Amino acid sequence: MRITNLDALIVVDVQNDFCPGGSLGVTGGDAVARKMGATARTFAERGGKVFATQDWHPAGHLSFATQGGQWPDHCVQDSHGAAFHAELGLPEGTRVIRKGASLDKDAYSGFIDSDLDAQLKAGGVTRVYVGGLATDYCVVNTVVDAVANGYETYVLADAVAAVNVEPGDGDRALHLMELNGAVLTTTEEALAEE
Ligand code: VGL
Ligand code: ZN
Repeated sequence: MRITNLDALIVVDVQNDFCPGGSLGVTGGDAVARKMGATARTFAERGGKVFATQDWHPAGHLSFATQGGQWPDHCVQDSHGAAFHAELGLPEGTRVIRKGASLDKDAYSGFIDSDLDAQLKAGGVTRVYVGGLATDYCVVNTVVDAVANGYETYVLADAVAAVNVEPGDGDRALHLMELNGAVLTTTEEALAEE
């Protein structure tokens, strides 16, 4: 597709804690980091807008097992685990969207309690491309909200990886995104200039 400044790439939560070695490490997370980084750099070179979401929890967040939540401590504000993967290499001008910063509220979607939609609308963005971590939590919720907010939404299916608490969760999430009206594509297809 021809990328213009009306296109946005949303790099979802490519943070150390969601990659191998992290507290909630997802299989294949390192490869996703390299692929999304390369995609983001090409996207920016072509004039597209790049956004990166960052799970950003205070210590004692309600989603942590110590508080009765589902997850080990992860992406604690200012920790190494919350930092973007060292090989991501986001281009200059990337806009970072932090989420999940309230102690008593979770936010899987980058659109929750953030100005992501306002920034996209202000920039006249009509198409969004989404990849990153994890398919079955933050990617699916961000994609469903993108469609609901009126964007033509493409999922970079070769640049996502799932937690898979239950086997097949990642595949079910991809199917759910399609059912909601998102289009599954690949990084190669999205960047092919034809
Ligand atoms: C995520 C679990 C907990 C994600 C965030 O980014 O997919 N998953 N917090
Ligand atoms: Zn989280």
